[in-house]
Amino acid sequence: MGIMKSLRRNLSGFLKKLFNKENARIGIYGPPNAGKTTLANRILRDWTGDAMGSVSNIAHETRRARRREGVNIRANGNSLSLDIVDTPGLATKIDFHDFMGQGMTEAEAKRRAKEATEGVIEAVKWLDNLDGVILVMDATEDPYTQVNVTVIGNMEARDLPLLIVANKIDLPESSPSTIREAFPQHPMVSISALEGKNIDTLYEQISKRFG
Ligand SMILES: Nc1nc2c(ncn2[C@@H]2O[C@H](COP(=O)(O)OP(=O)(O)OP(=O)(O)O)[C@@H](O)[C@H]2O)c(=O)[nH]1
Ligand SMILES: [Mg+2]
Repeated sequence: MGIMKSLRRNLSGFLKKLFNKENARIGIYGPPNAGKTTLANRILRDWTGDAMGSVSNIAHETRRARRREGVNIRANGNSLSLDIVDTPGLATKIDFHDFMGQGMTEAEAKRRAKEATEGVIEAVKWLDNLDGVILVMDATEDPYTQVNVTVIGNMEARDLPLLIVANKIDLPESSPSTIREAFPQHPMVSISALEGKNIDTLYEQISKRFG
């Protein structure tokens, strides 16, 4: 390639970046029931007025990744445009008997288990298309799980920015400090996605980490 052509291409890429900055694509990951969709709904409600998806106390409510583009967040005096992806809960074992124990028929339970398994695969595939990850953990549960350790290891290997969210701090048995101690190498914010507690600190951290 000639020098002029190469210069022109570099310059046009630079200008595109400067004036037409693409949104940062941020995936919300974590185990089932951690509160990923509750958080996605809160972020969308705060900044767009919409919602992302349905929430349930039965695991694997989200079974397809959902993306909302162009969510403008303002924090620390900056404005940041994000594409937010709510992903299906990651699990190492999905057993339809668990859903039957929660009142589903065998057919419903088997369908949910199959879709949940496909959802896990879809969530993992999405990792290739992201600029950063919010990893949501339920602060009432043991954080040192295969799922959490695998997501964190994957992010570190890809050198992608990661923000850990210790969710459900409205519950008296929650222990965000256990999460911080388990993964001290990454920034963490404690919130209640349900009640909105500490959510402004989360937006500040999102702006800092992904801006
Ligand atoms: N107490 C409390 N409950 C919460 C909080 N966030 C979510 N929940 C509840 O936790 C359950 C699961 O919430 P979801 O948002 O559906 O969780 P999810 O991580 O999207 O789950 P999957 O889609 O199944 O992977 C629901 O009953 C929520 O109401 C929170 O901050 N505090
Ligand atoms: Mg969900």
